[in-house]
Amino acid sequence: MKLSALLLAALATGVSAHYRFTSLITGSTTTSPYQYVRQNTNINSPVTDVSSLDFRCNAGALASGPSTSTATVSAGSTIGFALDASIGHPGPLYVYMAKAPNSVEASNWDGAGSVWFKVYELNPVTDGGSSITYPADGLTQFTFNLPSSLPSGQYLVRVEHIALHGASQFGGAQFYISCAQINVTNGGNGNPGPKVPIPGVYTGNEPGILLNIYWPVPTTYVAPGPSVWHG
Ligand SMILES: *[C@@H]1O[C@H](CO)[C@@H](O)[C@H](O)[C@H]1NC(C)=O
Ligand SMILES: [Cu+2]
Repeated sequence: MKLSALLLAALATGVSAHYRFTSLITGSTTTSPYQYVRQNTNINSPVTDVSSLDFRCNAGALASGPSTSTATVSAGSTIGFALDASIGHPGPLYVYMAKAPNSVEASNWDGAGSVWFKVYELNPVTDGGSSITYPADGLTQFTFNLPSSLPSGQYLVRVEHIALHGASQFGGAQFYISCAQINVTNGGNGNPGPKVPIPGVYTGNEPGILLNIYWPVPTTYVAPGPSVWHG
């Protein structure tokens, strides 16, 4: 009786710890929830199947593109995401981008193909085995700079926070994902890469996705996916 009450309390805490990336930040402006971020139908659940199409922009996000606006931002400017709740699980934070084909609006694009490159990472910090800390812990928003050599055009911007508390078994890592739509102006002649497909970027067996973060304390953290393109 006492044990089940404790379990229920623990489960309730787990559920309320879920968080969603709801708003795009442009410069110093936090835009309205789902103004430029595709709304998903996965209300309070993470994605756990890295091979699922839902792994790209979350469940239901392909259908919500046309009803989502596209934000115009300059290459080299600051963008980011705000959440509906603080990041409540330990893990890394990544941002990937993909450029829509020239004749296709970002709002009508599905992001298919080997088109995604990583633009931002916030990795766990290790010190050889005595501690592991998570700079993304507790954040309610974050920002980063777009490279100024990023070519002009319309892009999907995909944020991914990987919760690692249950990652010691295959499929136990939880992915909190949203995609925003942006229109980059004043761009440059950079050649973003390496490019990967999503899904397809991860197998789920990566040392940064399938690991026990508690014991023994990891000596290093190996970021999954491609290296960051800095322009
Ligand atoms: C993107 O920006 C260009 C250049 O300002 C503009 O012509 C175009 O209409 C914009 N497209 C969208 C979808 O905002
Ligand atoms: Cu959770």
